[in-house]
Amino acid sequence: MKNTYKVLVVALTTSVIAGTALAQFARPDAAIKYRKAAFTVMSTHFARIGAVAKGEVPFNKDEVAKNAAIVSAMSSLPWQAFGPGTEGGDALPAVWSDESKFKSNQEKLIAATASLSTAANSGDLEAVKRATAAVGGACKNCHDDFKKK
Ligand code: ASC
Repeated sequence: MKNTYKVLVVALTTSVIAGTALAQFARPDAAIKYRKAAFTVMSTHFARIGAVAKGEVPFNKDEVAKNAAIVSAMSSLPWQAFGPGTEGGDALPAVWSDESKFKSNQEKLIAATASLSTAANSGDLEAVKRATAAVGGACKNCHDDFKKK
């Protein structure tokens, strides 16, 4: 009984520590895969808006609004997958050593993508172009300091 209790305490403590470190992810590679997938979906839909902003694709308000809604929804997802113990992938060590700057970059991206969605819903192409440039700037700012080249 005594040993059973000890085993239970060790198992519970271990799972609490692992749970804190990796949030909902079972393993570090699952977290890395998740964040890359979120960035891939985000950049795919952002590129479709970028093509419109550059005049390569005709402006269709509904299409841009749909893509912007996806970009905005995706923008809040990757960050939960940068927990302790998930170093690697394309991430530079600064993600974990300069957490406050990384966090402020996340917030800027989330705000910029919300503005892009607002611009897209307004149907004003010039506003979409400005908001697209702002989102691109937020992507680049963060890549400069936190993503491997
Ligand atoms: C994109 C994309 C990025 C950003 C970045 C902006 O379309 O996939 O990562 O824009 O290139 O500088």
